[in-house]
Amino acid sequence: MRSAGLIERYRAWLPVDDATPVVTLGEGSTPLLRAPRLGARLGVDLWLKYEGMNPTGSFKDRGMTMALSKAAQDGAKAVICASTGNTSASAAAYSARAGIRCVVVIPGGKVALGKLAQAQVAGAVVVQIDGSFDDALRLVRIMSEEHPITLVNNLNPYRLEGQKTAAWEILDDLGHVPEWMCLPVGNGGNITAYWRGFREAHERGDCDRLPRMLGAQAEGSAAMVRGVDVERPETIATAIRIGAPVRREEAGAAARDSGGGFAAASDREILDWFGHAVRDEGVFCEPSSAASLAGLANARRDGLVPEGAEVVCVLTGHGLKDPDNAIAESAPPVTIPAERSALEAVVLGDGT
Ligand code: AN7
Repeated sequence: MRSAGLIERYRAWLPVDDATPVVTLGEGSTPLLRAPRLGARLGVDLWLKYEGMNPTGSFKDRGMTMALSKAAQDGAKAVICASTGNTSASAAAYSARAGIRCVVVIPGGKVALGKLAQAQVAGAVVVQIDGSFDDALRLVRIMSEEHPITLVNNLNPYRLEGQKTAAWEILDDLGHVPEWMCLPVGNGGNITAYWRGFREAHERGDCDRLPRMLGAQAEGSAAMVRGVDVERPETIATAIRIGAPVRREEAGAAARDSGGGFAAASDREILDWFGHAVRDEGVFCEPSSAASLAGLANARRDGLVPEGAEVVCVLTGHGLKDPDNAIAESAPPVTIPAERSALEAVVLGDGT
């Protein structure tokens, strides 16, 4: 069913009708992978929801298929968003698919290379500002209020409606509700969407309990952990370099009402877990996604998550999004002359 996309898979429970032109790139139905080695390192029974496998390489596609389908149904001529990168890549692709003009506003110099390439090549108008994501969002909100341009940030209600489907996929694949869900938090949209998804499934009788929700943040932009906005957010995890979470109230309620919480991790910890994920399990995610693993490690250390708990960690974006950090965190290739003996020396282990 993957090629049909998530609107067809979950049509009965989404706000679409027969007249909605479905704008899809085959998003959703991403792998849920058991992660035994990484789990042993964390002391939990670990599963990874590999959202980097969506069409543009991040979970944003789940919300964007809904947002652009509804924008097309409403006759929108243009959409706009602020973005730390993944939203812009997704909006650009789904707008191209819908034949709708797309404008993205990004914090100058703070968007990972792969994401910038995606937005540029898909023909979006890419606007860099000398400011943060929070500044960009303030500007695009004004544009969408004053002009006939549809906002596709997660303030757009259809975004979270699409994103909540990930919770239902986990239920389908696991066969039950995990004890803990752990995911990186920037604006708090995704944790809000998962919590909504699980609650709706519970109301339908599809599950008999709810997971505890753990939100992970980078120390330099840990607005939920601190309980106050961060004036100048700074982290290597640029996707979650957000100081004023738009969904603060709902994200806080998800953590509180579920009996979960929030945890912070330093940039060094985030990069270490980014490395563990791919070296232990072969799962290549972007550093911001690895914040969920680093946050989980710290929540284990602090006793919030008990040993042996069943945890699903959401890896929100693909590793190819951020080649600069990947290369900086790895050994360079071995360089040799184009000769058999030189290669043999490396292969047999005495040449490195
Ligand atoms: C990989 O693209 O906000 O808590 O503008 O790209 O719902 O904000 C990205 C967010 C986690 C945080 N992981 O999700 C954007 C943007 C990745 C992300 C988040 C983002 P929210």
